Amino acid sequence: MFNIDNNDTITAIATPPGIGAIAVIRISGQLSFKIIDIIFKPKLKNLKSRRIYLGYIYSKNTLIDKVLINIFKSPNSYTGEDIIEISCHGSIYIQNKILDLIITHGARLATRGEFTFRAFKNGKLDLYQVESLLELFYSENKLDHNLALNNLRGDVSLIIKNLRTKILTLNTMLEFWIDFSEEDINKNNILAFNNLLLNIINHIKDLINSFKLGLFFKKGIAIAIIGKPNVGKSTLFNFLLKAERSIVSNKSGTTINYIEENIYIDGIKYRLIDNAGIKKNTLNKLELKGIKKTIENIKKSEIIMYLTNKINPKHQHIQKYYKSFFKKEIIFIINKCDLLKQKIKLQSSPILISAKYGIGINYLLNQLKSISESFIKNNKKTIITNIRHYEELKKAFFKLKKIKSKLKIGIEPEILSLLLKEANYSLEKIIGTITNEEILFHIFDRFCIGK
Ligand SMILES: Nc1nc2c(ncn2[C@@H]2O[C@H](COP(=O)(O)OP(=O)(O)O)[C@@H](O)[C@H]2O)c(=O)[nH]1
Ligand SMILES: [Mg+2]
Repeated sequence: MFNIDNNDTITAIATPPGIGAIAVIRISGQLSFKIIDIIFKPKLKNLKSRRIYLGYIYSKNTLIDKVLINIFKSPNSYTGEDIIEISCHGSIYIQNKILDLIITHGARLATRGEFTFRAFKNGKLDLYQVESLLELFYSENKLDHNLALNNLRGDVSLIIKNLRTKILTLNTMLEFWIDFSEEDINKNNILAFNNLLLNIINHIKDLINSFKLGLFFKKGIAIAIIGKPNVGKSTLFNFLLKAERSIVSNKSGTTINYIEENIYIDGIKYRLIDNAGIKKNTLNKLELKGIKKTIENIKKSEIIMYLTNKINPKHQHIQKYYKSFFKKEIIFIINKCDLLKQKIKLQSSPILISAKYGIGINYLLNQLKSISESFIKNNKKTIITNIRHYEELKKAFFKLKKIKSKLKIGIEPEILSLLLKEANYSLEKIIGTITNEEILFHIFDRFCIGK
């Protein structure tokens, strides 16, 4: 881990290791311009920030490469310091040679996340944004990418900062009360205190509740494929996975245990779960176990694909039942349409498909897409995705609830003030106004070198 108080000039290769079309080498710190003045030709006068210059890197008189350099003057740079980014040709020799040169002239090799740490230290990003940046790097699908971008923009940081301002107002009220006896405190003041407290509690509660949603965006939207035995659940599962993962058989009850796989459709991640068939009157222990698991899977899924083979006039009933009982989105599918005697027209409700021959699948995928997009649209509100933030919010929540219950018994401003400070402390830990080295180390160590 880097020394938190270091102010020296750091450098690193910012592009992935190995040969590439181009590589980018970064320098940040007070010596950046001095170093470039030595190794870059032609000599640059009146360097302008956010400009690109074409030229050559030399080691003494030996030409190393033709490069582009990008200038960012402090404080308008990623780290808040003077930054130079050199785009060179991506040979490993060139990259290392330029890096060596920069180090020879006074810079030090940066450690993981050290550039971002400086951005944090110089107030360019708060800790919440730093962690969102990490989530952006690690995002694998449209939903969690969207979330990370929103958070990086500072949406949650702003909410937390607002909550802190409100907590400070409460604190000012308490300090005022400390100077008075309980009888002297006006009822209206208590009411105002209580209202503001409630407002904060509700806000934090919303954030806490959003965590579950955040998790499913990250882990993927779960889809349970259910239906009676032999309707073609595993065939559909395999078709969607484009792999023979689940055993297909015309013997009913083949899938006793469930199988779960991740798939990406239109950039959205799903967890597809193939379940045991739901039989009405079975006494077979293994089958009963499978059914129990299926019900658990229905509960933990966001979308249900209900498969049947009959054109069933009751399908709207079934749909309603699942929607109201399990409160899930349901896609009703009639499979094996290739076997239907009557002439069929592919349609979107109920969806007619043949999982075996890949007929009608587009209708299915379209419906899936429109449900998933409605999830994204409905969840424009702020969503917490990081467990550390979730834990701190919970701590703050319980402290504030405690204040609320204590307030009912009687006013002890000193105790309330202490609880308020603790709640505030948790919020500050989220955005990094208060941190300890261990947390910082843990967070910045997840970055690559050069970021
Ligand atoms: N003709 C036809 N047969 C299918 C179709 N889908 C599945 N099957 C067959 O139905 C049988 C049961 O399929 P399976 O996927 O194991 O059903 P599950 O018990 O619901 O998982 C197998 O013999 C499949 O080949 C389909 O679209 N058309
Ligand atoms: Mg099966």
